[in-house]
Amino acid sequence: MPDQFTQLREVVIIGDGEAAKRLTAEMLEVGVAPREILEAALLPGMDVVGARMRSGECFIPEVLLSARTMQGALELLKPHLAEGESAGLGTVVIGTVEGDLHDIGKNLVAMMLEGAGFGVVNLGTSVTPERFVAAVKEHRPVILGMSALLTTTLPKMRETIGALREAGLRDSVKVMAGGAPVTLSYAEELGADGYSANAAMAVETAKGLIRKA
Ligand code: B1M
Repeated sequence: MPDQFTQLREVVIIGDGEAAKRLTAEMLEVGVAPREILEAALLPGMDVVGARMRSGECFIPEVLLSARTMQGALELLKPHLAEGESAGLGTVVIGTVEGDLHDIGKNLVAMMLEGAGFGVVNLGTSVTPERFVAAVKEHRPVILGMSALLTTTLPKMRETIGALREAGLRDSVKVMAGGAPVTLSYAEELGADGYSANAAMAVETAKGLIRKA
């Protein structure tokens, strides 16, 4: 019988949310440190999922299941983690740009970032440039992430970066852009600091951006 860490890692990989919650609760009950559960079981599980996603061995539905499984376990861990402890890498403010209601991919990115150790403030969908700016003022994130799925809403990314500049906040935060119609060259052209094509890459991009900061 594999130990509980291995079991929990495996159920994250296969996306069994009920088993992940049960195992996490059992481990907490017998006094395993929340940080250890996170670092020795949940994160390694998501690392495997991220690698499989990149290599094309698993696809969005499986990734969503694993991300939700991770999220469910994280909800149980959160009250036990000291303030800020689970957000060791800093805060990311993320949202889908104004006029755009697509949020599945953005939420997946948010979950993966949270699973990787960032604190995430998820502003939801149809976020105006003004709301992004207000959130940067309030939360002082290390990264502002914008998602867009519609070609018609892409210009809102540029507007948001302009609004950050006008508010004198552009140099205080790294900007990351993503979403199906966004390309690396588009992201560079609009003045973003980082781009990623999918949620697994988003974690690597975000970690790279904070190393550069
Ligand atoms: Co709509 N939709 N949709 N839609 N929809 C698309 C995007 C579309 C390509 C379908 C099509 O025509 N083939 C098309 C856009 C065409 C275009 O602009 N070129 C389209 C359209 C036209 C529309 C409407 C206008 C339809 C209408 O009403 N006539 C309308 C617009 C509503 C609005 O936003 N104002 C609309 C509505 C909807 C639903 C509400 C029904 C639903 C959204 C539900 C929801 O999100 N809660 C929906 C859906 C589901 C889709 C498709 C089918 C799937 C999108 C999705 O969730 N993909 C989509 C077609 C498609 O993409 N195949 C389509 C799965 C998701 C995991 O991937 O979002 O790409 P994705 O996220 C990836 C990466 O892009 C990246 O990582 C994610 C995970 O790997 N990523 C980031 C995303 N954000 C990131 C941020 C980052 C980094 C990476 O850093 C910050």
